[in-house]
Amino acid sequence: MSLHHKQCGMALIMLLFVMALASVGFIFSSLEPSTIRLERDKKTEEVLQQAKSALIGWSVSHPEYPGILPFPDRGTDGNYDGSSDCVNTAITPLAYAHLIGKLPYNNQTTPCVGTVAGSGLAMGLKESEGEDLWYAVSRNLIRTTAAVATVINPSIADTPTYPWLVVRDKSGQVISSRVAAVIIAPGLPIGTQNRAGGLAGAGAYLDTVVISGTTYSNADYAVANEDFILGEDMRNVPPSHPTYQQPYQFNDRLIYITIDELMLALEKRVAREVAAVMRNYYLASEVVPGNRYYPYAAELGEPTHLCDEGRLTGALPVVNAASGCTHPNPGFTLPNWFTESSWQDYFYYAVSNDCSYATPGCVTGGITVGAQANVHALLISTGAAIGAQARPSSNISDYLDSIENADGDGVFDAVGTPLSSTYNDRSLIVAP
Ligand SMILES: [Ca+2]
Ligand SMILES: [Ca+2]
Ligand SMILES: [Ca+2]
Ligand SMILES: [Ca+2]
Repeated sequence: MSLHHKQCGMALIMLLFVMALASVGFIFSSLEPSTIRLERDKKTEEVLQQAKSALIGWSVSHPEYPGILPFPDRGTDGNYDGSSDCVNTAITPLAYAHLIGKLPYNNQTTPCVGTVAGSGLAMGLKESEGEDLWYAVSRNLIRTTAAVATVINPSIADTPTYPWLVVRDKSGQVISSRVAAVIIAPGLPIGTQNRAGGLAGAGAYLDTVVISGTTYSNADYAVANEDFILGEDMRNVPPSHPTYQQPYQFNDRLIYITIDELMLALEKRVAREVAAVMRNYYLASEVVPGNRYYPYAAELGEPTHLCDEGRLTGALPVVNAASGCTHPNPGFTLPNWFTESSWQDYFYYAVSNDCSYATPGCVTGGITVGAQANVHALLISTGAAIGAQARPSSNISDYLDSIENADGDGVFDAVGTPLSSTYNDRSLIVAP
């Protein structure tokens, strides 16, 4: 082969190599944006999920007012500093605009909470575009001053003081009308949105669209059951789309918390707290273990929840547990929020005969909970009234939902029995 042919061959190889590189580069450059987009979307989804978990955790574990949610951090007070901007309604009338803003992660402001409950979510979550998360909360779950009670118990899910928030799908159809809070990742500015100056309001972040002639906006909050929309991302909407009015500009990502999700977690916390109070009562009842006892129950439907001598099953005896019974009262001390929100109306209580004042010491334990026998004491979180159940009532079937739970004997459904639309009893074994 001549030198010329060799050079030609080398040149051809080089050309092929360069072409191959170019095509690889082309593949990368065409893949990259969608890969980055997917990664960013995934990160934003994760951040929203984290924010939801943190908010539920914050609410449920609140030391003074379990179940409340914080006010947002609004810019109208002159800053977005991450603090929950409480509105003291003794001074400023509450406006629904007070209930939408950035998700607070620092302390709550007084006087909405007392002195010990100042901690925030303790995390400054940002979506994948680097923006703070936004947040809107139902009027039912905010506390305006420490002095004004916010009653939060299972009944508020179905019979709230104000209707719950609403979340719609990308067609405008209602997904849920039982929404306690929404958290929104606002995305980059679109259309005429201008976030300059650092104090821009919801309209500079949250989007408004027209679907089949109806306007939906995430940026306004004017009524108790304000609606928010899980709209279609504008990247997926071609200019020719028949139902979305052009220009279609929407890049919010939204996650929401229903009152049912929140209440489920809250009931668990409350039940654990009552069980701990019960166990402390038992330990304090007598120095000698063989002489220890749980309090007698109160009569179901009896408004004062006074301890009833000799009663082994019924309501929780919360008000001065011994005053209706002959046994001494070593102290049945429930937190203020418990009675403030009437949680005593949402528990059924059973004590084994051999754990009572007349027959103390829990030698065997005579209650059966599912497969677990020899239980000393049991709490059942009764949930809200279902169907035809009427409360207050002296009838056990107005509280407990299965034949096994409501037949008045010492045998009850297992802990963790699945909940349904006709069954919301949840057992918690106090001991052992
Ligand atoms: Ca602020
Ligand atoms: Ca947006
Ligand atoms: Ca029930
Ligand atoms: Ca039974």
